[in-house]
Amino acid sequence: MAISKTMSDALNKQFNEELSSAYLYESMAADFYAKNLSGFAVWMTAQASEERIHAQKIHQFLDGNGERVFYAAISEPQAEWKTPVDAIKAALGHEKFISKCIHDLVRMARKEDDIATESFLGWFVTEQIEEETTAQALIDKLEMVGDNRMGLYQLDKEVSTRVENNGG
Ligand code: OFO
Repeated sequence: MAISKTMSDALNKQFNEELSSAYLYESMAADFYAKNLSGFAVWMTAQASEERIHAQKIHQFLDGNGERVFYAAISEPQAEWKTPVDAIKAALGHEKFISKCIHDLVRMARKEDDIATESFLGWFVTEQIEEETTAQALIDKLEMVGDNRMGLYQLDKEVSTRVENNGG
């Protein structure tokens, strides 16, 4: 069964949201690099790479269903965050927004009785839970460290080991 024009347009929009997420996280990485927090920068760069993989998954799904993918303009992301915890809180807020977008897409697929798209979106539902949990855990650690420079130095080292999940 082909996907509807409404569903295709909505998935296209989500494709662009994923690319826009990558852009935001690259901007956070640039801010971390500028502040000599290279571990956090590596963590954010891995996050950005995952977003591009998410976009690619949607691209492949649309293409596999005979639908054309369109690239939209991406607005300029924020360039600076006051503290590392502010940046990660902003990332968590953004992930919550993305979770809502994914849930809206699932509702649309259900309404259209589009079982294939609903099943495809299941991966994203699970991924969002993981992404929100990971961001929250990092916020908790940053709050624990507080103003302790040595603690921040150690945490920066710890998060530098993150590699992107290729979405398999
Ligand atoms: Fe950060 O999430 Fe994509 O989907």
